[in-house]
Amino acid sequence: MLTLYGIYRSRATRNIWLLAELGASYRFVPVIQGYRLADPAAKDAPLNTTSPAFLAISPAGAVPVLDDDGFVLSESLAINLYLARKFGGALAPSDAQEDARMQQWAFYGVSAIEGPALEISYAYARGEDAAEAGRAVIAAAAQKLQRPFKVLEAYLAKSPHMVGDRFTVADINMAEMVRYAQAHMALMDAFPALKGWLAACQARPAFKAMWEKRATEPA
Ligand SMILES: N[C@@H](CCC(=O)N[C@@H](CS)C(=O)NCC(=O)O)C(=O)O
Repeated sequence: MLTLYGIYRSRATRNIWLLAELGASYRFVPVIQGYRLADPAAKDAPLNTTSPAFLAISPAGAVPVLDDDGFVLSESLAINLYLARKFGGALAPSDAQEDARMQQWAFYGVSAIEGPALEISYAYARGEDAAEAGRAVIAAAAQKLQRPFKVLEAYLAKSPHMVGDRFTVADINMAEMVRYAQAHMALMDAFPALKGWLAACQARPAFKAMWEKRATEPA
């Protein structure tokens, strides 16, 4: 039995999206980030990342976490690579080289893209683009993304997918990291192949279903 701990407004979205693509059945246990609660230690607080019951499952105190019949795994990208391999099929690596390439893109995304892209996401979500200081934060983050986005742009101008000739878990992992920068429209417009690939990923029914559900969760 698969259990996913997390919340839609977290990196769990990439796992929820993949699980839907795989047609996998699983139990979803809502766990909210402790910092989003006024008093995460309150007796009536919902299960959160600082709850002793959750820390017993994952000492790192962060979502998402997967439990596959007692095999507990954290790190959203590792969870997705594991799930893809476990279920197999077109979303999974077909050989060791594809496997390595999927890991390469995941490590590149998390080391070069996710951090600055998240800075952009948070700044827009908080309305900070309305003030000069916020715009400076956004511009600095966009500057950090120039180099990795050029890499992706050159790659995606030649290939419609991150790995192989089909949509795979590598597309989901990268799309969910690039998404955090999406609110910066001028940045995305500067990278048309990347923007087109992201739009194609997000046109998939499994992404749309996840996104609609996410919108029902309080911000
Ligand atoms: N690298 C980790 C990051 C996990 C992470 O930071 N999760 C956030 C939500 S997206 C969280 O649970 N934060 C709670 C906290 O930091 O207290 C992953 O990809 O799973």
